[in-house]
Amino acid sequence: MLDELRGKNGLIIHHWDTDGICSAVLLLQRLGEQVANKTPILGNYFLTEDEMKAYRKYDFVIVADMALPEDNIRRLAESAQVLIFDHHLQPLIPEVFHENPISRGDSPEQYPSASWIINTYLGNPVNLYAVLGVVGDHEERIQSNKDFASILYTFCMQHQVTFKELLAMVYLLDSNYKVGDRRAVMEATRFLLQNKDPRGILGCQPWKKNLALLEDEITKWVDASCEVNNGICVKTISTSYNIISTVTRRIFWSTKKDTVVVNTGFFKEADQIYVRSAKNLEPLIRQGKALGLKCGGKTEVMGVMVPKEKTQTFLDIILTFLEPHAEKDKNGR
Ligand SMILES: [Mn+2]
Repeated sequence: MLDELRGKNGLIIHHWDTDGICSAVLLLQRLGEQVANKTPILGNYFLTEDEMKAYRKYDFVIVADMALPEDNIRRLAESAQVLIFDHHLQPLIPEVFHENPISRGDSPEQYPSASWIINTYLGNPVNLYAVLGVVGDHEERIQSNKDFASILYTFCMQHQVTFKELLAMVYLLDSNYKVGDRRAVMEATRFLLQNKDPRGILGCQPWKKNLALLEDEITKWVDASCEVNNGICVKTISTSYNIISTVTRRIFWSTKKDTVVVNTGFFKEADQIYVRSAKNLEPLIRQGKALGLKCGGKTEVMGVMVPKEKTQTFLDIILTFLEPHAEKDKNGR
């Protein structure tokens, strides 16, 4: 399938995180470096009108590690051949080539990243990019996936690199989107194509500088005072960096209290809210979705984007949900 694209004018649209970047690198290695690569505007899981128009000039468009809306895909397919490589659960679109073992019903344990799916599809041996995508999407948790723990162990032995160093490479790659530098995300693919050695990645000065900036900003907000009511820690921050999940996690770990962080500085018309709790948050996530909010998460965490005029209302819903029942009785509610 990919071989027939060689020599054509193509574009790869990829997620901004390590898995997205590494997925693009694997495709560029196969298709040639004349192929362009773009990431959507950071935070957008869709393409804007301007992007849709600009991408009409390509013969083919490959979407990697992103479930773009079906409407975007159909419109891209009007002028280009469209291929999707992904591991997010999404309906298969019959008109386009869609390599997604998860949507076919295979186990996510076996396909933990888009980079792994692409690398398998290409018939490549295990390599740094395939592995970094997996570590990027799962971090330490991948070590409890028995099959992958042993694949990673073998890879580390053969390439004289430690798991810690793989994680360090992930943090460096992810630092680009976390500081909000979209261009750097896109250029990271080219850097990886030229610096095939882990040492080259670990020594990348601009990315190391990003990490230092992020760390300063995270510390500043973790250390800022927080309001505690009913045993719940609520903190409002204002930062353009994508650090809300890290800030929330650190506060939760240090205070051992359910934590809610509101970031008013990331989107112009919406706030980011992030919750970490000892309580199962799944009902709250369903509630947010039912209200039409963009939200996601898992048992212990929830992230949500709320139009600014609705922040207070949804915050009240969150606090009511988190309040221990005993406290509720005391307050007579
Ligand atoms: Mn991914």
